[in-house]
Amino acid sequence: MIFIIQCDSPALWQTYLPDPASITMEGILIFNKHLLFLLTVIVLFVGWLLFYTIYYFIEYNNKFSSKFVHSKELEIVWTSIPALILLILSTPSFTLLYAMDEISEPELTLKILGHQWFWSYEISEFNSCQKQEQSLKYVCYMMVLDGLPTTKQGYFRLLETNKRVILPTNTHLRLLVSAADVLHSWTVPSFGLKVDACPGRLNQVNLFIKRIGVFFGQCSEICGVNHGFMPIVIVSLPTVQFHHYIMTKLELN
Ligand SMILES: [Cu+2]
Repeated sequence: MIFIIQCDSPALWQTYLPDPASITMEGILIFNKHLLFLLTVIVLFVGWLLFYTIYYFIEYNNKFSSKFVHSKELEIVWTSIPALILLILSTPSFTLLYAMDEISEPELTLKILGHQWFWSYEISEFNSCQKQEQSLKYVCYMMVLDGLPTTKQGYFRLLETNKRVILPTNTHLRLLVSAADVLHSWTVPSFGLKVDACPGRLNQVNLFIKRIGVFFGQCSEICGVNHGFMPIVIVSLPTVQFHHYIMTKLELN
């Protein structure tokens, strides 16, 4: 269990993004790698141009002044090439953005509500069950350091909550995000998700978790003094185990 937790929690001196757990995040990571390559090429090229200009425009290095003043062709080239690069980049960027919005018949809906300063969750779609209007509710507060189990191993300061939200893997999920008081933002980097929680407004996003794990996130919209103390913890289970968990939790068997 501890091994799983350590895989998806922030590590010491971590500089790169976390391992992806959803298709969206996989797409973001691949796009990020391509972008980094392109950025490196551009930075090297611009750096070389700058160095060249500085070096050759000192009179000691260049005894004869250039007659070259301006060029219409060059202006066209250095305007259109960056524009073309941006245009090419926009295609995968917008594809990813709109892929997140697509809802393909979700099997489960998780309602997420931001409060000052905790998150509350509700899963209430168990239509196939005999008992109607059954729902699963979580109210997740951050666990202070003293509240953590005595071993403290495998637990993370400022990231643990008193209850962990349990979700199934390989299932189309719909997240409905809103807030009860002020603006919050529900963010889990491993899923590539960051959804604004606005009071009086419902934001919808889809989620498809590809593997089991314990995923951590934090509120990402300044919402008051305890903004840094309202973490998010999601546990993903195989569908069968999730089903079993729901059955026992709602005492349906
Ligand atoms: Cu906040």
